[in-house]
Amino acid sequence: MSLIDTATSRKILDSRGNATIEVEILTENGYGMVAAPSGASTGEHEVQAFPEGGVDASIRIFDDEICAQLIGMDVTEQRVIDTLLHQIDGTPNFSRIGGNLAVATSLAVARAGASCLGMPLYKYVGGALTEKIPKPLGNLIGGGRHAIGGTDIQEFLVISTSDKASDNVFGNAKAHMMVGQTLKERLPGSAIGRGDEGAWVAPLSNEDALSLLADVCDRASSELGFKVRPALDIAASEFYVNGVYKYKDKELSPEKQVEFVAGLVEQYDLHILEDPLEQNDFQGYARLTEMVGDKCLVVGDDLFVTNKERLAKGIEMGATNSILIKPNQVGTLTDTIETVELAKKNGFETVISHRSAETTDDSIAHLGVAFGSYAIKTGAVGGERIAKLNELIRIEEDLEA
Ligand code: 2PG
Ligand code: MG
Repeated sequence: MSLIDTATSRKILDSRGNATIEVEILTENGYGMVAAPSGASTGEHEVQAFPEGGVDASIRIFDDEICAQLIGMDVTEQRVIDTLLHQIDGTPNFSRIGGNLAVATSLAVARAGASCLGMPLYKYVGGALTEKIPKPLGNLIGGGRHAIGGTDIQEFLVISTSDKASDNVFGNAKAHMMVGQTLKERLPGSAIGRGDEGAWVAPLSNEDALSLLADVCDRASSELGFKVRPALDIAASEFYVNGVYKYKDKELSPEKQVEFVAGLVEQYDLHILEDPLEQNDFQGYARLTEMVGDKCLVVGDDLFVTNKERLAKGIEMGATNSILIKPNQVGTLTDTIETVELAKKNGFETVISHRSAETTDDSIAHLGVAFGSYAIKTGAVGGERIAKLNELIRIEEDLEA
């Protein structure tokens, strides 16, 4: 037992230049600090990141209503504290206090709890037998909401599949470099930039980006000696308008979108396929998973928003075979763990994920290990992304010691 002495919240910068919230928890012998990330292509069923009035309103609520209640509580009583956050909020979607305030508080409490017991967060949450390190899934070419002028498809990613985490981290970074080099050669004189998550942004069609990605995966795999495989986050809800998928060069009906995406999995041997359809089409998902679920992980992000009721519906309908896990989509560690447990019990893989706007917080690296996630989606390069990737390397070292 270790009692909370001090609880502080503050407004800090995120990687997009917006304000976000950081919470710090101090106990008699422990300490935890966590900052919340923010999405741009947020799912319609996520909790609300901030109340009206933004970060400042969340901080006022923290000072006036949360801080005094936390002080004196046992920091290792995670479920009690997470329940209290829900009670203080009093809404179904954290719209009064803000999901980002909830997640920063909940995870800072977990970090302080781990620190009291002298253990890393991954072991505190995952237990003594934790051993698996998720494979990093890095965004190399991007568009959608994360980049002006990029592809319709939001993320063209790679996943390095060595058994060693450090090899995988460097594998993805190498593939990122190869994409940059190839773009310079193929598009001389064009402006080539990087989007919110550090992925390359260039004037490419979806098909051109995919074939470039596949080519880089082949070259990187043979140079590295392990497979680097392609993946997509289509973020299809972002361009689903009036019942059709509106690409720059075509419009597809929901049925045609299923066929189109199944064709991409086949043609490019995609290993992971995230959000291929709009966020409420559970039936379309079930059809697609029936077609390609034995070849790749079909991952629901906006579809499930880490919410256990939505996941339960997806399981019942056979909508996907995997789920993306973003703690700030549900607001507390307890809620996140309940969803992860439901996924695992039903044979679903989990992929822990960053948001497009991040800080240098590395909690998701620990949570991905604690949950035994198959992959961790957290970019390939960039300060706020390497904060997590380098932490994976440290965790691997700790596990091998
Ligand atoms: C996603 C994420 C992270 P955002 O769609 O998976 O890549 O984007 O944080 O903007 O929702
Ligand atoms: Mg997504």
